[in-house]
Amino acid sequence: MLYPQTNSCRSVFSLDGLWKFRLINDGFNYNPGDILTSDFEWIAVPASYNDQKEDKAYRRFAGESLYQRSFTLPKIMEAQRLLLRFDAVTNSARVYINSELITTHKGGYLPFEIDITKKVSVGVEFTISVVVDNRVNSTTLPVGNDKLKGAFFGSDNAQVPSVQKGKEYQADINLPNFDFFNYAGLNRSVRIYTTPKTGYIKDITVVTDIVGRDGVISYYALCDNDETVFATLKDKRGSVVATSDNGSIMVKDAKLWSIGKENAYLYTLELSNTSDFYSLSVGIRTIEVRGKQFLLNNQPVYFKGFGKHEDSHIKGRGFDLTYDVKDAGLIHWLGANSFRTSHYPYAEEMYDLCDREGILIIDETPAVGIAAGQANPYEVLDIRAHHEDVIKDMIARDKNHPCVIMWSMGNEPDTESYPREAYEYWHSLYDYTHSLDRQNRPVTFVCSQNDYTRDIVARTMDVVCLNRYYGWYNLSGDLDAAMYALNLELDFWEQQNKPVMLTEYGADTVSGMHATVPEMFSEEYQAQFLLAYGEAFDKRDFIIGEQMWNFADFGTIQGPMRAGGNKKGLFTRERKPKLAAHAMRHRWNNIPDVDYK
Ligand code: BDP
Repeated sequence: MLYPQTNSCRSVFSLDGLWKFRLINDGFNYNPGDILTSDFEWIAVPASYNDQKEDKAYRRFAGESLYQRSFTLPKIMEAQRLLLRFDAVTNSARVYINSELITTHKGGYLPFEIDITKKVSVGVEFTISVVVDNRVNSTTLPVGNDKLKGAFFGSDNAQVPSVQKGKEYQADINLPNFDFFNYAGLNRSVRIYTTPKTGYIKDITVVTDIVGRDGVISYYALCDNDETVFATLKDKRGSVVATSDNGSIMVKDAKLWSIGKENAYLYTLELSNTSDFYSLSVGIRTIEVRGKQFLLNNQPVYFKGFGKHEDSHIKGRGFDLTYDVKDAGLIHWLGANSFRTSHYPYAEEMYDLCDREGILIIDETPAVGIAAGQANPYEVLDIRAHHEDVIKDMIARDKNHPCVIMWSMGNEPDTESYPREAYEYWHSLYDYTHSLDRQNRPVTFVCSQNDYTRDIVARTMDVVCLNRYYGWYNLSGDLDAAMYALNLELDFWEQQNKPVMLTEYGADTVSGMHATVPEMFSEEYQAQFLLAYGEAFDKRDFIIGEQMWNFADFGTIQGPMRAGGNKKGLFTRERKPKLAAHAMRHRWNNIPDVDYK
């Protein structure tokens, strides 16, 4: 799926800004075509709606809400094909133009678009209404709990006196099976973009290779007719390097794309036919897992970084390019080189930035929360087809980014209670994921702290990715015991002859809380915790990376374990460094990006 662009043949109109908004509650029904004239609020797009108003309903709400806005398109657009594109509507959407339902979409973290050429008349006002549903349940990704009512008196809550069990407090609330606030709404940009009416370029896929000192770029362009697509490759200064009309370009003495701002060389590939034009940044690089190493351009990489979230005050999960730029700068400041898009694909602009700045991305689907208490999640949850859809859509969107170096199919599923079913589920998805990616990037999923001897699927991934909390959720506060346990486990993984990466390990830390004898929640404990893990990794050649949890503090559902959110950040939510940020900065600046192990 191509990102909208303005060029000599295409144009983009932003629909971001103030939209009319209301929660669909208190007996309000949306009748398609109804224009909101009263009882609505003005709300900013892109942004989550939850923290924009001083109303507890906005945070607690579970259900549908309505966004509405009217537009008139200029007559100069008459000659073109019109596409309405939503970059992300969380968690699902019904889209109307005037009173007509024009599409529905499930899943809150990937774009969708609709050809509206025949649905609107240029020069005539029309109204777009979007009904957004924020509910998560056993059919959605991320997964939520179906039981919306009676959450406080459920029989599963040990704190409820037995005489109160079974009583229901009647309120719908979201019960996410994941540890980030279920921020909802038009979280990313909305636009109308145009293409020529015929002969338009539908899709482009790029694969690169290195032969000696030269680079090879193979491109596959899909048009709505059979016309030949011509390619022109330009270097950074805009000089033409090569042209082609046969899908392949040889680049003599190629400059490769690699880690770091100085090394992330991007060429521009311009594709055109008689009606259309599209330009794409291309980084020439190869990726391969060989033995216990992860090779970028044939050099073994050591991953330094974290899992992140798209999360900030007020905007919630709303797209904010300024935060992306700030975060990329902090990643460089730390001497880090990578992150995982835990736990959903991020806004496309972040990948574009990482292409330019040489930051590696492990791209993750929203498949988080695949565990169902005592029951078999592979039977109880109805997610398989949707899971395939999000993998397909994520790859369709992100396949050309040089910064994307591995796919993560999901986070912390239950793989230990029903090992055989888990194997069947995840291994078939693994094959499916490989089959969709022409670049054939490594594929993995991220596994939780479990009985790793019972998990028979994590060890079959291209890279084994482990989330571990020795010293936090277990052996709490005792780093000596935690390191003993971690090393016991790493001895096990050593036998598996696979590259292993720690994709989460961390400690909640209250910024400003200090201790001479480090104890949990103090800044000193977090720093010692992370460095102790680092020492264990340094002793093992098969550990190819460390991505601590988390880049910054982030919002979660309220609960006794979370004081104003998850506090495992190296930075506060406002991006102020904790002590551990300085400690990790020192460590990571002394570890090279490649040839470390
Ligand atoms: C891991 C989850 C992550 C949580 C983290 C934590 O993958 O989403 O935020 O634990 O508890 O299990 O901090």
